[in-house]
Amino acid sequence: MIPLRVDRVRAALQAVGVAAEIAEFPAGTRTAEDAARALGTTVAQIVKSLIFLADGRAILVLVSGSNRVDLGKLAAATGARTIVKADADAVRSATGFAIGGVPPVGHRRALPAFLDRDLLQYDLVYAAAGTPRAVFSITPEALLRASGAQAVDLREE
Ligand code: 5CA
Repeated sequence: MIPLRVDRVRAALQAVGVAAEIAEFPAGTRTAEDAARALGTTVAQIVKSLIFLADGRAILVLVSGSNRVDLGKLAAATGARTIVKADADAVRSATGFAIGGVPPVGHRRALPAFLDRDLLQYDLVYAAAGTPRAVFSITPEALLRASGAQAVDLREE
């Protein structure tokens, strides 16, 4: 059975004209490594959908599975003075999804979004579809449009 959380993601993609194929993997896609293994792709092509609190406000950060976010670069991109990673409760309350399945779209409310420019080099990337078992493929350009993200350099060197 496809859970409601996946339906939320599909509906959000459809609303911006993206017909995504959502795939379910019983073995699990909870982490970028799990997802890469399940899909037979590289960790770099897995999108991590991370929530940070920028001066206390939730923002969405989409980053390649092989990169870490440079908090200084994120502060510069957002103009925030303090950036902290959201804890599990804050992630759920900002997005309506639990860690391990947080998608880049379909959140409870629209979040300011930033996409790591490194993702733009791939033809296709893969993101969580609302559960720790579901992912979808999307072009980086469609992901930018669907999430309303700004593409910036966020990679920790
Ligand atoms: N489904 C996979 C691949 S798409 C996925 O959701 N990956 S993820 O990277 O976007 O989500 C896992 C991320 O959640 C980890 O990279 C980590 O940054 C974050 N995370 C894991 N546990 C916690 C925690 N207890 N508190 C805050 N963040 C956490």
